[in-house]
Amino acid sequence: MWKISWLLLSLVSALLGTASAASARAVRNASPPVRIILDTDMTEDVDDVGALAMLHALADRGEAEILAVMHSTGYPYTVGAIDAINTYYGRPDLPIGAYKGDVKKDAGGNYARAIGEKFPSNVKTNADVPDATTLYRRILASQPDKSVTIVTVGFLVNLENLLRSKPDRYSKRDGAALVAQKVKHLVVMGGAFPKGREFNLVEAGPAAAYSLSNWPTPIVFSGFEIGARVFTGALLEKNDPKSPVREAYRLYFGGAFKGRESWDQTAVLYAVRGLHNYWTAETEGYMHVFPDGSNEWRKAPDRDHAYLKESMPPASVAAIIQDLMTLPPMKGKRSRRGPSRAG
Ligand SMILES: [Ca+2]
Repeated sequence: MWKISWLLLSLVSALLGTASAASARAVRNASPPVRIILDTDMTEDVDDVGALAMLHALADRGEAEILAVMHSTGYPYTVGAIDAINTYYGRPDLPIGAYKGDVKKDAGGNYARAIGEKFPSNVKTNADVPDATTLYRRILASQPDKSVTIVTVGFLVNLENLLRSKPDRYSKRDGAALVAQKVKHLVVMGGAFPKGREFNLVEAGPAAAYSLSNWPTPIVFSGFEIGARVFTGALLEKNDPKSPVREAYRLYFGGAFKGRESWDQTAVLYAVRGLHNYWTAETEGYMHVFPDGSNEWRKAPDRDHAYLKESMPPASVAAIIQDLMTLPPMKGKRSRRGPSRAG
């Protein structure tokens, strides 16, 4: 079907001349990949693993360019799991930054350390990676203006530190000015709408309140209620046992595979594809965050904040996410095959 469409399109282009050739090019060149930094607390819960897996699948398909992955708890072994997953997807050198403070430093969960130790990776602990604030500044400074999407699916500690950061060798702007210059928008898995107390915000309340009140670009929230109805992960059982994604889910459930909520994946899906036909958005008003991290949507004043509202049935969104989570790596395969073919 696709090939036939292209034949027709080419034929029409040839017949109608340059104007049509231009529109054919426009169709062929899909939107440029979304430049993304993922900020994750891949430690206590496992939907972060699903979110990173699907982000790699979207990058494999040319929809996203992953600039870096940041970790937002003080637990020092999670960066090993992140690097193991990046390596599995053929991106062993993807920059990783770590929050090196005390928030959640003893909350290890039951899979992250094992994944980092069991699977190939050259990062094992926080000692092997730069501080997230430094890495954010380095990456942002190197990108075109207003081009970067940051998607956070954990605590907002790194974002607070970034906003408060001072000029350095990467940029003479302070953190807030650097974000305003380089970031297109922020996507947050966090909060509950129209109001509530949600884990990512209340577990590090002051960081959430500071960063969301002072963030200088548009913000879109995927609230608790969105991912809570999207169940994914059970089909990972059929994946390659060498997949650290599969193993993380297996360990998380103590050896079983179950469908479960997909909070973090919904934020990544929105960050890459936008509303699509998956969701609509409430845009009138703003997100108010209290110092304890609880939140409510207020109708006024109208700021550049929005939150997702369900449109497509959750089971259909789940099917899309689960497909992406379970696709085998493309990049890794290509690079593994390359040398053997040449040789
Ligand atoms: Ca998370």
